[in-house]
Amino acid sequence: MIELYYGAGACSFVPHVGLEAIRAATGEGFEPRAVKLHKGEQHSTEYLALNPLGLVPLLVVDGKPLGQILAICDYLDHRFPQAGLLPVDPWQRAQAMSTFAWMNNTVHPTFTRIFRSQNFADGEAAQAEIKRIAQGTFRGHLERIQGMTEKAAPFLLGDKLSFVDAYALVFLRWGGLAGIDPASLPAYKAYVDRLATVPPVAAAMAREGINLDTYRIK
Ligand SMILES: N[C@@H](CCC(=O)N[C@@H](CS)C(=O)NCC(=O)O)C(=O)O
Repeated sequence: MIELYYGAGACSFVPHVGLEAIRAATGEGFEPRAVKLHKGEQHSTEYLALNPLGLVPLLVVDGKPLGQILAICDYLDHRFPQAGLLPVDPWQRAQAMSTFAWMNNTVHPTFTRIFRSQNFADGEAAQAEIKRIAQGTFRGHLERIQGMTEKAAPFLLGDKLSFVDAYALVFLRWGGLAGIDPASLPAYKAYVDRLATVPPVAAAMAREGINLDTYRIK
């Protein structure tokens, strides 16, 4: 049995979409396990027993836990190659992993500085400065992703939905929360609007109860 612990709108959306694509391609289902991050459920004794890092996503395969997006998605792709979530050709796969790793180790932690600036400095002024600088950096990352979406055919890696598409959707939603108007990234927004209608993506969004409407004028 495969279980996915996820938080609504969090980075766990990436394997969530992957599991929906696997279900569509192979019929193999999974058990979704919602973790309410805003209520701190990731710090509960029960959850920490499964994942001592207190983070989502967590994949549990026949009772055995696996953390970290890149490891989870690499496992899912190797186990269910029929879903075509990453390229088979070694060079194309390495290129895909290069983009995926950058999203995970650079774009994602930049947003953490905006969303959880209290974890990076004491004092309101220092936190505000961290947030302001990270907002500019995050915008630059979104512009780089927009460049990728301009070549999407129709997905970032070509004709197949991949984990990097799901990550790109997450980042544009997060951008809205960080005060970045998606209308200021029109090619990126058009790509994400299209992506949200692709059945595995739409299914994961519906289960998480999320939409693309995160931007509010401040
Ligand atoms: N490097 C980790 C990052 C996971 C991560 O940052 N998860 C966030 C949600 S996007 C989380 O669980 N945050 C809970 C918390 O900070 O308390 C991965 O790739 O899985």
